Amino acid sequence: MSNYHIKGLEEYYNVYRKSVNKPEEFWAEVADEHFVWRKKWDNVLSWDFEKPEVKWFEGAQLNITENCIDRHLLTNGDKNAIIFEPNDPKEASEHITYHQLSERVNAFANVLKAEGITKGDRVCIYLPMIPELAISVLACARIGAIHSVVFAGFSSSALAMRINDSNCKMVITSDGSYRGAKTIDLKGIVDEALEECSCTTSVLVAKRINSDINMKEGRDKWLQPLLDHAPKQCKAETMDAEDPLFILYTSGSTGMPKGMVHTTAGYMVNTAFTFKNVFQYQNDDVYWCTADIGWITGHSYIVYGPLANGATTLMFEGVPSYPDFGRFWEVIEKHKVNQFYTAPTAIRALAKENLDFVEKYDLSSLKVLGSVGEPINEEAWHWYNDNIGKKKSPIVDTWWQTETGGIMISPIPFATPTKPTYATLPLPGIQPALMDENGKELEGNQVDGRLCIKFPWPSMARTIWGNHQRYKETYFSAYENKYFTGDGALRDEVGYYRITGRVDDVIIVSGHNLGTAPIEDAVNEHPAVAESAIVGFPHDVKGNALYGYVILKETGEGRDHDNLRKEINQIITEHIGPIAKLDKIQFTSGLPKTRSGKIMRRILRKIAGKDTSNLGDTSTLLNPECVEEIMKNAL
Ligand code: 7RM
Repeated sequence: MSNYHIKGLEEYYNVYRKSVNKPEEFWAEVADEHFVWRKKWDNVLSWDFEKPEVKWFEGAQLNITENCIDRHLLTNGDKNAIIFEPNDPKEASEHITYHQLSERVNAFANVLKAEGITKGDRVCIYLPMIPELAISVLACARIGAIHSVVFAGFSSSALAMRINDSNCKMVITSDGSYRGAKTIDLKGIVDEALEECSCTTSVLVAKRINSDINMKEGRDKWLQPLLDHAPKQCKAETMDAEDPLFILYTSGSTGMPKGMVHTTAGYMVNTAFTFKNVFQYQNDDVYWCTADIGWITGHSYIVYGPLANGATTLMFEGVPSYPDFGRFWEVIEKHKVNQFYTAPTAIRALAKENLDFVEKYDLSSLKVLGSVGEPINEEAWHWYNDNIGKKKSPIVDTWWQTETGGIMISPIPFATPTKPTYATLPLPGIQPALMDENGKELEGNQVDGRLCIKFPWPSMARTIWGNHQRYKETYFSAYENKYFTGDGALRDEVGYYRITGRVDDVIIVSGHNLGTAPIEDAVNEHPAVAESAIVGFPHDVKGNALYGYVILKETGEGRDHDNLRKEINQIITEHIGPIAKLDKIQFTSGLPKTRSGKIMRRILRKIAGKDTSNLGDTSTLLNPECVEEIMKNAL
């Protein structure tokens, strides 16, 4: 693992240049480094963004679990692969070595086979963040079954939709889950979903909360007794480089979620490479990503990327607020976490709380801090940098998507100087382009572009399950011969990128394009503001005007609202200009969020536009109750 382990800025630029000038040679060198191949590739890359069709490492054969598990057994068998930290701090954590992981994955793979699952079958995994989740993912990959993990916070109808779309033969779930002080009846949700799914003939049930659940005769089986009797060795299926590894659903702007299809070799090579460089993982480090494996961040940076590097990856079952707001920091102290990867929404929530929750704990093990999921506002960046990183752990603001499979734009810690709110530079092999609305590529320093990628990278999704046409229309039709990300971005004078938010969040006010993120940044600078969301609403003169939803901190709650409105607009005027002033400011106790922590601006936009007849599907929201409050108090 010595090649392409980037340690300095100059080295980054050299490697980057090589990756652009000779992309195939570059990726072949990365793929040649330390992976186990059954057979090497005949051709590194073939691509056509018209069709679109992309193939990496064609002709190669491998199994990703041999790279994530078997490869480490000789040298690192007794090293911890997974540390499991349960929801309740009073319950003991669990340490799973590579050797133990191997036995558990192999036994699970044998159970899948005995249940009739074969290569190419789809298996839906609907589990909480317990070791069985990572193990079942790997067991599917072991036998070539395509896993489709559905986040275990989704409703039964959302689950049914996903099971049916990819015709999953099996569902793996648990009797229930813990979430803070609550328990959730997961098996009940599965039962309800399966009333609508005729494709699913078997359900495996892991025991987690020991609840008394209904087992359907002939369909449902307890997992543990099957595992207890299964052999602990299972030959890994030989997979072609482009065989599908998994499907993961991501919500589109309308209707049916998109089942993004990721394939085997390119995904493995890219997630392993980016994990190594972005987190600068060293041999005895403990790495913790707080995402759920139900999201792409968990697939790539809890399971596959870390394990492909022989790392120790921590899985946390709980929430940041239970039993109190110190839980994250307690876990970091307890397991001496070295790399910590979380989302801006979590940072903002914790920054609202008393600093005592942080200062009680020893965070000196930390070396690298990560952020992912949405633009990180300046205030949150500084809070994270000052209080968690103590100004000595670089923050990697990593931009990427479910569709990209791996991190695309990010600082490399200790090499790339960071800049608050900037994801900074493209990783090697990634060729971004900023485009204007007319399809022209913008060069150099730009304040307003649409982010595209103009050359394939190994971990890009290859299609949408069952709907290649939608894949083409969504990603390859807006700009000729380019992958369109749906995000807006700017580029500063040294080439750093800042993601300004979804382009659908761009609001044109009196002919000026305004990204919501920088305005929200400015609003959040106000000392009484905890969080904000800006949307546009129709305006006779300006075309659109701005509507701000603002959550106040405790310290702001008693204050005069009209005064606060003036002060907030004063800050916006200072940061962006009077053009970005908010016409309306509504104070609220919550903002509607998706389960992965993204603000659902679609709903806020409708309320601001007084168009609440059809708010669309709010069932997948984290906090649907706040929608009522916002509607009641709308201005
Ligand atoms: C990894 C993930 C993708 C969308 C993406 C962006 C936004 C993600 C950042 C970010 C600004 C970041 N996959 N996004 N990371 N925006 N800075 N560092 O989140 O498919 O769930 O979402 O998330 O809009 O297009 S995702």
